[in-house]
Amino acid sequence: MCVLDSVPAIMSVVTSSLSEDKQKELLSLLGHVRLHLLHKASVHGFTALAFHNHCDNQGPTVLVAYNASGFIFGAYSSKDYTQEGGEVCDEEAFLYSIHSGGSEPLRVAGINRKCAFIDGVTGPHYGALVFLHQDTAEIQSNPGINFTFQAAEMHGEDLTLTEFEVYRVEGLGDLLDKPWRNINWTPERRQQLMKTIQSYKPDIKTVKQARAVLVGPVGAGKSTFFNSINSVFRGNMTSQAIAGTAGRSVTTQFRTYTIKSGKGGGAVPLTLCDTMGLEETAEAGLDIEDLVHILNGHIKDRYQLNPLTPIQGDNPGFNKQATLNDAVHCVVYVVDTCKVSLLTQKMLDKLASIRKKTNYLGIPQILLMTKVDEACPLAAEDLQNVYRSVYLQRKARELSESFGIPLSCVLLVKNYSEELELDQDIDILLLTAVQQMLNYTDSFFENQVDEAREAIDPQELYRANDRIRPVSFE
Ligand SMILES: Nc1nc2c(ncn2[C@@H]2O[C@H](COP(=O)(O)OP(=O)(O)OP(=O)(O)O)[C@@H](O)[C@H]2O)c(=O)[nH]1
Ligand SMILES: [Mg+2]
Repeated sequence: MCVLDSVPAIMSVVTSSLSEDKQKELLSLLGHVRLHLLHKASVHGFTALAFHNHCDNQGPTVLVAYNASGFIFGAYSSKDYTQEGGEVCDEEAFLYSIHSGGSEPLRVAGINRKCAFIDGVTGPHYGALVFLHQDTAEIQSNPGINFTFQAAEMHGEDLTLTEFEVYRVEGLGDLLDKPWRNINWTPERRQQLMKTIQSYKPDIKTVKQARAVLVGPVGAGKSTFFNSINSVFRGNMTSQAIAGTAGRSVTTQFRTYTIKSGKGGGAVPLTLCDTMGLEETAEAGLDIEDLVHILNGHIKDRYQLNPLTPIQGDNPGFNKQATLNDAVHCVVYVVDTCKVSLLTQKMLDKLASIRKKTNYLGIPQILLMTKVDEACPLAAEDLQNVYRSVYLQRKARELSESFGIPLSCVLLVKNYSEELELDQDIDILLLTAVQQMLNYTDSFFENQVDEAREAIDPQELYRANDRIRPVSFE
């Protein structure tokens, strides 16, 4: 279970120093929440200024200080830091300590009617504990001022910090009484979805199957989504597409995958195209020009994508004879639900520019939110909670807004990531996503000009369409 997000820094991702065990202990004090790392002093600086730059106006936060004596301690407050200078009352605030000795975490509530902290320009000032004292990796400890504790129990009287982190604390909320989307979780529904998908026929005679492309940030679960769909139809776990985690995109080739139903069985009428992950910078990850060529069917299977040089017309990987069979009929954006609030403006801008080009080409789009199991413990416990989780609904709305895509086009899934056996609930969510892709593909076909719809020769058909498609393929 990942209830903790890392933060993108300038050059690399800044990660938490909390071990899994210590995370659990901290969460036992905070309840049903997710933590988002805002500030890490070893990277951003042990100064009040750096702290306020990252942590002001962030809502509930928890400070996590580490010392060389093995103490992890700090303060939780439900109120903002703003540097306004006043005393802040917060009945929910507390100081805490987790010692590596393995004893129960220490939780210290404030003394009645005393303020929780002073909201000044210094480091966080909880009276009894002042962090980043005088812009150094030190704390000042004055037990009894507004919190009472034994110094030895709180920090072992070791006032020098080896690390200091601040996390935004996001409540995960509970379950809605009624799901915001109705899913029928029965074996019959699973069978029905499989049958509908297997018997799908494109609305245009010359087009043999639907073609969808998976687009999204590095590590979002694009390749794993294909593997998962393939597994559902195969009836056992498959891992044809290489998936995993690395700083950069694991997928570097453009791949077009067919899905087989059963071992050696017939192909499901859907080609899923897997692409390199998107990165923020212009010179890294999938290039938008290459993506447009993919959308128009010009890039051949196994073409080695190069973020620095988009494909040229004379490249052997360039398909000059593209037909509507090679073009993409539905774009599927894939986003990791755990990372929704970490999507940077640069990434959102990149996605917006892709969306603009895709809209221009008249290609329908859906958005898959993956890793719902990692994002929400309630969904991990029981996947049928997926459309009842207040947290996941909030994330879906947040993404729909920042992406500018209607909520009706947002689907939640859990890919097969660690399982060895198929699971009916996972299958139903995955198949629902595929069914939606096929519905949207139909909309794409319906939008083709009549001449194109009736053309017999696919090349002729594509030419007819090209009149409404602004990108040339000569
Ligand atoms: N728990 C969980 N893990 C997932 C899920 N989907 C993907 N993963 C894991 O996330 C990691 C990245 O998945 P990939 O499928 O390689 O991601 P990708 O989008 O293809 O990444 P690039 O090719 O690098 O752009 C893998 O370790 C997967 O096992 C999911 O729904 N739940
Ligand atoms: Mg991949």
